[in-house]
Amino acid sequence: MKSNRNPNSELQQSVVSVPDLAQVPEDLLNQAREFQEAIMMYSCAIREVKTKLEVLNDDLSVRNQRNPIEVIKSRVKRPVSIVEKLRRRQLPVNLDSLINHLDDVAGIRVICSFVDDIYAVADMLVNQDDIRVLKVKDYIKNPKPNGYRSYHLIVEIPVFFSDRKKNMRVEVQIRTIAMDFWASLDHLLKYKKEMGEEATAISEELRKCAEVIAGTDERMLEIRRSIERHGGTIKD
Ligand code: 0O2
Repeated sequence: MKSNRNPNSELQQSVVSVPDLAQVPEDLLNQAREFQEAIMMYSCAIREVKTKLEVLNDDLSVRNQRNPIEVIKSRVKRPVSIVEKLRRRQLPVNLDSLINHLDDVAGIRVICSFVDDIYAVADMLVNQDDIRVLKVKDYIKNPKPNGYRSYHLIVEIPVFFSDRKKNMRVEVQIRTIAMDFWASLDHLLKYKKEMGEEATAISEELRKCAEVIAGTDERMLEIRRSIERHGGTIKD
């Protein structure tokens, strides 16, 4: 059957109207520009730290015949997560607050195969003379009660822009492949608020898995060390 509806008028209704920039208040535009500039600066800081980690990985892979780092992931925190975190901490939601109170707007996650690589990479990074360490949280030696394991560093690094140098903060999370696998599932659970009572049982199950994973990480390291003692190398 043929419809009498005019497809163009439907299309017009569904299009979101774009605001006329001339009508947007000047201070709102300035705030948007400042926010965009801050995000650009954080993503440049990520590039600086990421390059350092890539250089370390390349150097170590030539020296030791194996890559200590499997993957490097990075992100600038999404505006919605920035707002949520500021609200959760009962801080004003504005740019100053973000710059002064949030350490993880720029975030890098380094995934290593073995636990000793985590400490080796962290040491080599923090010993570079343009890196200042602001905070260290070793959730591997001191896991969270839910089983979360990871090594966290908040570092400050100078970034040279066109007309200024800024010291930028970057959060670096370093963990094994297994710890990262665990954290992804745990993160998923955090956002499934509607699970109710079942969430308690799942959290307990996850906590047990974290123990198994920690044991497996330890055993894998022992196996690698035994192979190395016999002169073997683990190549990709
Ligand atoms: P998202 O969405 O991943 O960015 P602090 O002021 O330093 O004491 P903060 O920032 O909570 O408080 O520090 P912490 O505990 O070092 O956590 C920083 C980040 O580590 C979190 O960022 C998570 O990415 C990760 N993390 C910490 N605890 C857990 C956990 O139990 N499970 C999982 N999956 N990740 C965790 P955000 O902003 O909380 O979250």
